[in-house]
Amino acid sequence: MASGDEKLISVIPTERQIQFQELEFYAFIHFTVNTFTDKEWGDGNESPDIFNPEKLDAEQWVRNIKAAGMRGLILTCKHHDGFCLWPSKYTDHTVAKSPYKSGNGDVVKEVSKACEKYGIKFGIYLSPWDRNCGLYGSGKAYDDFFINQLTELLINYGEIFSVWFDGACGEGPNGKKQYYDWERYYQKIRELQPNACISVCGPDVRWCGNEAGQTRAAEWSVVPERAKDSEIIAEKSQQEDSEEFRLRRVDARDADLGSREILKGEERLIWYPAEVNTSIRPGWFYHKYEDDKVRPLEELLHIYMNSVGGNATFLLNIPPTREGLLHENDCKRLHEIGEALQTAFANNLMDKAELESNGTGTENIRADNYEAGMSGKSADETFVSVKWPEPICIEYIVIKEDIHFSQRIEKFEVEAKINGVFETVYKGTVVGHKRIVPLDRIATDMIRIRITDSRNEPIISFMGIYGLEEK
Ligand code: FUL
Repeated sequence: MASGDEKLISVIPTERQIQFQELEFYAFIHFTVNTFTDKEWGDGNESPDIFNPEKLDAEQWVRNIKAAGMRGLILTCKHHDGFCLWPSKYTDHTVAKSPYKSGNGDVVKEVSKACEKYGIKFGIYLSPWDRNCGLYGSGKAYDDFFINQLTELLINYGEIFSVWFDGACGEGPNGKKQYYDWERYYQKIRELQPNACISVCGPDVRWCGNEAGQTRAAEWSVVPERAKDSEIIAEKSQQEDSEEFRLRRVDARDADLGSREILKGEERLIWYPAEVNTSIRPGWFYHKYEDDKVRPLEELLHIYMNSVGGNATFLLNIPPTREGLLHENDCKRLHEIGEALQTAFANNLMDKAELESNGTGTENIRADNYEAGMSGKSADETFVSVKWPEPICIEYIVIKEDIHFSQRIEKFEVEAKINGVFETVYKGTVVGHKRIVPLDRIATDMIRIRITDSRNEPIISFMGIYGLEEK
């Protein structure tokens, strides 16, 4: 092993990042005055009078996202228009001035309570860009205001798993631009919610680079430290609100953020795992004219398999209607996703298989936990073979590395015995937290996973093989 590889595997996640990655799939909820004006970005001049989701039922949201298999929810507590879904003491531009529950409502409370009831983690989106606040662009005075609002959210709504900061940064009502004091915001979050991950414009979770649900074939978690600043420095992530932006493809320059070649010569490396974020509809906010544009099940499953199954997490937005409910078309899709995932991963054929490897602790990979894993023989010649007494039909293989020891696997292959001969049926790169290998119902009675290139001997925490017993 080259000394450079030692450096790469010394980069490991924090406990909060590990817990975050375990959530895998969680919901984004975009809801504000835009829901009532049919806009994607409000300008901050909307009257709170228009906000009245008469049938709001946060439990209906949470029940439906849970049915999809999601484990968390991030709510836009304040979007760029500055309207607060909670009765903030620091501005009048809030639910308290709206007709909703005659000014006695607190949507953040209702949603956080519903999450708690159903065992779903709760996260907050608080837009640093506030188009309503007169202090915006004034420097420290605005930062003080922002910290005060952040503090309200961090202390009054239970445990927060994610604080999601986006990079949109335009002019305020006075025409001035604000240069955010990010470090101060981060410190406050660490102080009040030490387990929360700070995402996108933050040090813990990286934006995947597009809002369309496109994924990279090899999504690395160990990347150059400067990747952390790309959203902040540019504050460019979004200068406009357009369909074109939302569908922007991954920039070719960003296609590889963490291969050995890319990391060579980089002084400072960090653990910075990717999150794929996209909406179930074309827009982030609800528009009635998009009721028939809920994305097809196949497309959403494809994103799931390539994000959750490609060493990233998947944040899927579902926007509530003006009534304050998730629309039935979206709910139908959420249930379909849940059912499809349950079916895909219901039958773990490892239970009936014999395992063999040239590493140690092979049997440990049957259990999906971090208690003990299997160590491979060496960086470039580890194998696991799996054999069944009767032929089976494989749809998916799931492989997880124990990321407490960084990500190590760079190349692997799956071979299946078909008509008595081993054939290579899949070639992959990154595994990391989780790789889902789709196999299109291969019929076989023996497979071999060969790890042909790693940053040191691979440490596999789990392997699952899903499909059907051949009849
Ligand atoms: C962007 C925002 O400008 C969009 O409105 C949306 O909230 C998206 C998730 O982040 O930067």
